[in-house]
Amino acid sequence: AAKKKSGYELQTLTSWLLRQEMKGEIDTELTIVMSSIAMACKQIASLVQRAGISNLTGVQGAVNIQGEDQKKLDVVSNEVFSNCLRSSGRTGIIASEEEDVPVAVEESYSGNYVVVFDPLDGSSNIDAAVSTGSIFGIYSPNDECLPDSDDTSALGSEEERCIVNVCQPGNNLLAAGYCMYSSSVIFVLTLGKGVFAFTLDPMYGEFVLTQENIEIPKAGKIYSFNEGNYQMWDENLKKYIDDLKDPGPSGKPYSARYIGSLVGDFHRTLLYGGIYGYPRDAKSKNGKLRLLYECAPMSFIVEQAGGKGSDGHHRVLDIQPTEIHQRVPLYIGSKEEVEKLEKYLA
Ligand code: P6P
Repeated sequence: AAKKKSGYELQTLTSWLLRQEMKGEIDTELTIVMSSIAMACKQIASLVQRAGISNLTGVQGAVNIQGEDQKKLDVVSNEVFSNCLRSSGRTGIIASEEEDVPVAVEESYSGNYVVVFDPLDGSSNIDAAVSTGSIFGIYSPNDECLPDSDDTSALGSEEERCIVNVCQPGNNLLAAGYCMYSSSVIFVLTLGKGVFAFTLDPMYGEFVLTQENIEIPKAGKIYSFNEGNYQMWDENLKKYIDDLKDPGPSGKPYSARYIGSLVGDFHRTLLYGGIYGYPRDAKSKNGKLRLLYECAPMSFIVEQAGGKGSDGHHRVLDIQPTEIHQRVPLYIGSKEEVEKLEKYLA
């Protein structure tokens, strides 16, 4: 008789990745890169949860290229992410929110993937223990940029080649995901065939599969904007927000939910539906969020879940980055909600 299953079919991220590799969804090299990213997220989860105890709250005393005060944990998280990727031996280039320019990784000896990441997004929330997250995207390698390339391309310095190599549209993403450090530590990823969520089981430090083929609700009456910027928004956007507050025939207006941490606001939108927006305004002509390692990876995920990611007029994944830390306005969430907003901005 067939061996009776225990009924306890536990899948860890590691076993799930190996299953995807067996099915030919990803190759060994990408499996190794994904595992190194998961390892980095587990280490950051531990650092975040013990920040107050290990004196890792507060500012580092430096300012990053974004002109933002670097928190101690920003710097440490960036080092953790970079070290895990380097030791994978399959990463050719890394581009981080915390690094001025992309870095070619000498230790790579095969695979040579390009990984873009924000090691700890929303770190201003750390001192109050509000949820934060790491965001990443993985692109296919491009030999033009790697250190041992003998290519004498007209692109000039290695740094320029790296920038060109990293600046790929989101359509080229092979994988994207985030890890949310909140009441649970949840690792969400897509390899281009659906969105999967894994919850960290602190009992033995493994991510366990908890949600498969996540689909964002087609609509949702939750909007997530920082309305403190309302006066600086374009008139048509103000009209959109005003209309959300109109109870209408149902007698129920939309609900406002804003954590001030992209990963937390996005994860709630992915599961409950609605729309998250970080608009351009009179002060920030292109909004605040970065295309390469915030907007594009999140847009890849939301599209894989049946939602939309837009800059108000264009699909985020179609945008060709022109520089590493380029900012774009972001409206992301339920398809119907994003399309409704786009009509106001047309
Ligand atoms: P504001 C955090 O600094 C961040 O990059 C995102 O995580 C978050 O959604 C946004 O900025 C919050 O910005 O201007 O509303 O505080």
